[in-house]
Amino acid sequence: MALNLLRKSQELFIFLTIRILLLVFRLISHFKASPSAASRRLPPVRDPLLLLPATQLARKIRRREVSSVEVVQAYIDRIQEVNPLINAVVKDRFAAALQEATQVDKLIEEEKGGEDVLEDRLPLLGVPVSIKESFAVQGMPNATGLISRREFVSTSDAVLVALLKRAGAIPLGVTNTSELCMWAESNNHLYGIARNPYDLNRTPGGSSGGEGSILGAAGAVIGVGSDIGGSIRMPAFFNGIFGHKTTPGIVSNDGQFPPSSGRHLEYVSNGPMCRYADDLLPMLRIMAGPNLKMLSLDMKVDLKKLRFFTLPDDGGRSLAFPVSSEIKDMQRKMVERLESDLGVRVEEVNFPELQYSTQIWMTYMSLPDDDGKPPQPFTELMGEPGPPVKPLWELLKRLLGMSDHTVAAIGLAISEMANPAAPPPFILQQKKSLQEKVDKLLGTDGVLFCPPHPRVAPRHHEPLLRPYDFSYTAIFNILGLPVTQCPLGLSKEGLPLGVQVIGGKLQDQVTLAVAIYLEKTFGGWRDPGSI
Ligand SMILES: *[C@@H]1O[C@H](CO)[C@@H](O)[C@H](O)[C@H]1NC(C)=O
Ligand SMILES: CC(=O)N[C@H]1CO[C@H](CO)[C@@H](O)[C@@H]1O
Repeated sequence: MALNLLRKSQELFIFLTIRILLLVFRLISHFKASPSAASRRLPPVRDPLLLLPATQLARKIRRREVSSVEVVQAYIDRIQEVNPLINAVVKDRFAAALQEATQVDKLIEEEKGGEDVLEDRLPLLGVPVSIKESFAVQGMPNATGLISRREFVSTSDAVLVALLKRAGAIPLGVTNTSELCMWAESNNHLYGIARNPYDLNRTPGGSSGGEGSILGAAGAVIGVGSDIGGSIRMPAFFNGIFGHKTTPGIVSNDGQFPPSSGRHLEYVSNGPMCRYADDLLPMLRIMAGPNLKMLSLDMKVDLKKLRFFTLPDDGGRSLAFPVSSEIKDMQRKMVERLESDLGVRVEEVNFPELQYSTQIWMTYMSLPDDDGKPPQPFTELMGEPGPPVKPLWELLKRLLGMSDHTVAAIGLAISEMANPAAPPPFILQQKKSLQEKVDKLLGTDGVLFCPPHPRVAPRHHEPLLRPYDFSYTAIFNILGLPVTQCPLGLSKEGLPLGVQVIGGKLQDQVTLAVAIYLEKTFGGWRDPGSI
């Protein structure tokens, strides 16, 4: 045990030293490259169409109170206004979208069955949607930030994209991610760096950071993300919007690059990201497709009958940094408000196993599948479509400014080299024990509140210095639970605060109902241009 710890701390030391050195290089090149963008601010939202939930827009379009073309054009205008500042949308399909909107308006004109028929068949008819680039959208890039895949174009739609289109939604484009969706910032050498609409000096998070950023900036109202360590929840938190990590196994994982397989299918999960809590459930209903029957989304949730728990932090002994006082204070205030509003008692809980949450995530992410096959090495994915990259060689090239890959991806490939040959039994035991406790605690009517991250959106590249802060989201991937990330107003500096709302397995309706309450009580999304 002691030896293992020693080895681990040596690894950590080397890992961090490399990262610090690289950070210095990155910062120098960063400040040389973009001196001005940072001081500018986002313009406020002027068009009232941009301030309606997708479900309300759909109703207005069905009732011909507004045309789909008008709505789509309003979002195109907003994207054109904000995207030069935030670099969130990396490829648009504006012309095709406007054509589709024209078709929608014609269809509604000719529809004889009335509004109800349209609502049943096409609940999102005429409403624009944004999609994370790692999901296939026909005719859009299929690169996930890899320069070597620059020319790859998706030849079909991912299942969940097809489901949204079939419900009448109109994709406006695809959004930025981290290289291969494996880092806490959305930066890569193909599309450049995405910025946070609340402060352009800061990251929108990753890997669904382009989604988070364009939604936070009101350049989209609904979007789609994927999450294997926090990739929906972290950007939702940093950009002040809602994001739902569905119970795994519900929303299709088909049509993504990199593809998920083996054990990862138990931890990865896709879900809606949006500005208004009311849109979460209707979107999930569509995205779940045939698996909808596994959920109880129609069940009416009585908040007063739920059992509530709050976890202020992981005990402060994990590899993540301590949770900032403003995040803790806000969660405490939220708990007090909930207790007085609903007349419930929120019990504080702690789990000593959480001090190992980073190691639990890393261990389970590298477990072989049932046939003994290990997950595809990251170096292979980085080399796509060619041979695997050599991480130390790429590191050298990066130091000379000659690598196609980001520091984060190279760091991940290097840390993969340090993976132990066999999973440490102690860590497996910690996970088992934590899973039993949390499953028992939550049951079908329990709700757990937990900070999404130790701090508000950090400055660009700073996550390289704190690579384990994602543990607060990642542990719930390994536990396989549904989580809704909800905004809770703004910090002193005007950056979004928020909380993770965790439910029992398959109890997505519970966390979604709490999200609606939190939006009503704490105001939900705020326009970053009007702060
Ligand atoms: C995207 O690229 C991957 C890997 O190169 C390929 O297997 C997949 O079929 C492509 N997706 C689409 C929809 O074209
Ligand atoms: C800032 C930046 O690098 N933006 C790029 C985003 O991606 C598009 C599409 O590849 C480029 O045209 C932009 O220059």
